[in-house]
Amino acid sequence: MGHYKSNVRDIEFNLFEDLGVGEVLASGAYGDLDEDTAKEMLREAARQAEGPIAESFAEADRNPPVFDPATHEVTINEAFKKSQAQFADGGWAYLGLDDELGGTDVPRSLYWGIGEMFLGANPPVFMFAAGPGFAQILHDEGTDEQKKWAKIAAERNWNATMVLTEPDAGSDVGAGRTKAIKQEDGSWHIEGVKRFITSAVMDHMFESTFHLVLARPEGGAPGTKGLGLYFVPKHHFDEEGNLGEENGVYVTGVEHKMGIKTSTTCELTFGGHGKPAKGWLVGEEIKGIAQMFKVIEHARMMVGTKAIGTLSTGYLNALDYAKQRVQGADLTQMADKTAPRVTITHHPDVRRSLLTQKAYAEGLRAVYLYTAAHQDVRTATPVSGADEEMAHKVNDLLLPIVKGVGSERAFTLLGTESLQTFGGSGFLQDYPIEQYVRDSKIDSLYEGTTAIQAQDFFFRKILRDRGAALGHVAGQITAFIEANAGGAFAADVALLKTAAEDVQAMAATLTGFALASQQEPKELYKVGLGSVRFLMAFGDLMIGWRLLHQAVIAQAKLDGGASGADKSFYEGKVGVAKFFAANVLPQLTGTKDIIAAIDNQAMDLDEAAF
Ligand code: ST9
Ligand code: FAD
Repeated sequence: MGHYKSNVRDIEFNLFEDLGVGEVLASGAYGDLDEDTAKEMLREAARQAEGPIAESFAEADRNPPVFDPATHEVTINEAFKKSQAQFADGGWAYLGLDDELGGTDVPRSLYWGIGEMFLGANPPVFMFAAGPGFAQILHDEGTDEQKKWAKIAAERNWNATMVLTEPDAGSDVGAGRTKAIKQEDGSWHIEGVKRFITSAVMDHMFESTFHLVLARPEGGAPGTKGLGLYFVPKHHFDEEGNLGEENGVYVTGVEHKMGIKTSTTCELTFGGHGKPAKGWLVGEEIKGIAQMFKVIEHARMMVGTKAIGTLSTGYLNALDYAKQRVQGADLTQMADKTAPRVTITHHPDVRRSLLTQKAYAEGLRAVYLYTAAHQDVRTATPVSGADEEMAHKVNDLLLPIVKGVGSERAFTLLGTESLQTFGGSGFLQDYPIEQYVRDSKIDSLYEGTTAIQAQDFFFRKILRDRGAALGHVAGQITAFIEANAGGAFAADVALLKTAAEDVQAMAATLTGFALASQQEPKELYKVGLGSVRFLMAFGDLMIGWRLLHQAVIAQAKLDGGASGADKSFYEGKVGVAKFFAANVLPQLTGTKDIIAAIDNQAMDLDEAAF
């Protein structure tokens, strides 16, 4: 058995008992796809993820990519390449793409449920396989000719990269200096050095690669709005896709990293080696940042789901260990030195830790799948009554929660709780947790750091949206609270109500600072000082709501006589929701008070005093 432990039961519970995806499928909204087939896809994905995909996880970590500066080539671990080939053979990279690109139409919630398992088992495999997905974006955004290129790229499973970052342009993408120089034949020459580019290598896993590159046309406007998006293939190719000579884009360095080592992070140099890097403007206008955000939105969802999938397998590994590790006596017999020794699951603090892990792993899964349900109006309307426009806005609102909260909570809990459950053994490479911790740290960094997610959430997704999506989600939470105020969960729902009011108050306070900044610009600092706390608090509210929503469903199943493994599963759902409501939600009142009391002391402090 490999390191990866999936939780298909919980993914199926989310899709078919909570979000009602089975009924949507039964209505014929996805052609012939029915619930049984969807479940078989999930189970096959779990078999693949736990087996051949997970198999190279540790070996690839211990044998990272090797860069040859003379040839600009990179060698990838052979075991990893077998996992990659297995993923490709399964055709998973085409799930959810247009028919024209060889894709299969599935609900986004099913897509991400499957994605979670591959991302938890071996994240670089999923990332290397994103080429056909990138081709979909080229197809959506490109000219008629570029749509043909996209079809070729998808059909031939070319690898792809997203190329934004430069040494002086990380969070601030608009500071990019890479140039695009127009040629008489309508193509462009790209000149510059890009940094930290994921998957820019092939080592026989792929026939070719294409890069989607942000560059500034000569004389273009400053900032992100002046950037164009360029298609830069590694090889030139003809109309049938036959490869010609190599283009002038080179891997000029590979980073040595803390984790996800096989997800090769490259310096890419465009031009400068005696050959131009030829590119083609995607579409017909300079609107690169908006086009690149089509990729970024998927990538942010991917990063959050990766983090949450890693937390889930971290928890399940810790649970397994805790059930077997015998250490110490039951707390009630601590004075009796001859008392029988028990497994550590008997110790209250281990139970606190395991329930905290379970709450965040399952709660965040519920949040990312709720978000995914809003990526497709066919599932969004039955879930929350959202029409096409509102479904889009709700997805926009929740992406920074999935990405920002998912990554922060996963990394923290993997280190402070999952690894801790193993005692000293958790520190060893004999168990996967230390690698989970290292591999998941990246999730709060790339695709926009947590600070960037928090600003995106408040300024763009709430203020600029005038609270429309927030109001829609808040309306759903209120309706749940009203419907369950008097039932079996009355006390837990009361805690949720207070949490919702606390978060509402935080939003009002931050909005007040933002409005006051029109008179006094420094008031805006207060938003910056409070925005990550607010993001995390909203994440806790979403988790508390979704867990209680699931607990109500589980209680009905228990009342209906669920037995055996189902009974334990539903009892776990009820137990974890109550634990989260009692142990986490009350903390939001403290956060509300902290946000209300924010002043500019941190900003007024002289830098020398730090
Ligand atoms: C990276 C990659 O880190 C790591 C992993 C790679 C893995 C590869 C595998 C990927 C798998 C995914 C595959 C895709 C498959 C597809 C399948 C298809 C079915 N939402 O606020 P302004 C736009 S890569 C949407 O003024 P600034 C918008 O157009 C590096 N759009 O920003 C806006 O104009 P308007 C990642 C947004 O101050 C315009 O930007 N790097 C959003 O100029 C300007 O907005 C980062 O993520 C949004 N949320 O620039 C950089 N926000 O307002 C992080 C902005 O008119 N930094 N736009 O609509 C930021 O995000 C900054 O806030 C900034 C600021 C750059 C946007
Ligand atoms: P900086 O932007 O310098 O940030 C440093 C610190 O300052 C952070 O804590 C940040 O939150 C904070 N900060 C910066 N600006 C602000 C602000 N305005 N407000 C508040 N706080 C702020 N890029 C690509 O284009 N393609 C890829 O495929 C890709 N893959 C990557 C893979 C790896 C392994 C890594 C490490 C990076 C990758 N990146 C990629 C780049 C990644 O997206 C950036 O590292 C990230 O956006 C942060 O930029 P930076 O590292 O320059 O940090």
